Amino acid sequence: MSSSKAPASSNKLHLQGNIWLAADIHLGPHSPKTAQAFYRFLTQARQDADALLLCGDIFHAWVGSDLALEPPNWLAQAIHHFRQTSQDIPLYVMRGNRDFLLDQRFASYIGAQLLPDQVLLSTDHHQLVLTHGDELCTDDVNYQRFRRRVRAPLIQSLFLALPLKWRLSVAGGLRQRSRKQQQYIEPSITDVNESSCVQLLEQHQRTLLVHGHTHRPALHRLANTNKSNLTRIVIPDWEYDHSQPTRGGWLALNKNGLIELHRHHQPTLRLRLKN
Ligand SMILES: [Mn+2]
Repeated sequence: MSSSKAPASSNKLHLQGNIWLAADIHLGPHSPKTAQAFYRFLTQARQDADALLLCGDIFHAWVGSDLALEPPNWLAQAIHHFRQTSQDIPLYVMRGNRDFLLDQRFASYIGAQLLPDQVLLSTDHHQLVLTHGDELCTDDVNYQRFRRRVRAPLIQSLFLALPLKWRLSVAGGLRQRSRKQQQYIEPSITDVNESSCVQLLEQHQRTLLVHGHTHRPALHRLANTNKSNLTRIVIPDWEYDHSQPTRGGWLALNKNGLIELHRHHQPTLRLRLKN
């Protein structure tokens, strides 16, 4: 249990049917209402989606898969609901900036497949780049430095070799610091950098980018130099415990070609892209 296993080496994923994507649920001991709302969503996904992708920051913090051996109550519930989901539809999980230590061991435990940090997803109608989104916040130089450090395999192995109790208290300390400083773990302040998004799309020769992380759900057209139409879709975050109005939602890439961005308490945004 001392090293995080790498996700699947291929970053290409092809899925058919109605594909649902959610992100930034931030499950943890302090968000029981968010968890309940999200578990209702999972029930709906099991009925209406052909596959579900959870695109990072599924957990508010993740200190290692050994937490699942004797899970606290909130995690036991989450495991139960994820397992039920993966019995009915394929479930994919991606790491975010809060749960970047998620590994295939835990993913397998809940019947899911761990995705790499950037996925080239093709569906019946869409070809897109999917990523959590924090690496696109390139204007936040301090965060990118922090990100490089905590993603270094050696640092991760050292951290995971610490006793679970220590790791939990480190995570608690980071959370307190972030509340004070409003940075690193509370990155919703910084939005993605548009040129970084364009660059990523051009690198993969795709015209549609989907990410979460910024808590700014929207459909955007991106300006680029070579006249192609680039689109960026931001998946909503979930917050039912500490925010009024509450937030939540998901992105549906439907098999009929229609893209729907569902936002709780706000109108659904719809978009049809030309192939
Ligand atoms: Mn995030």
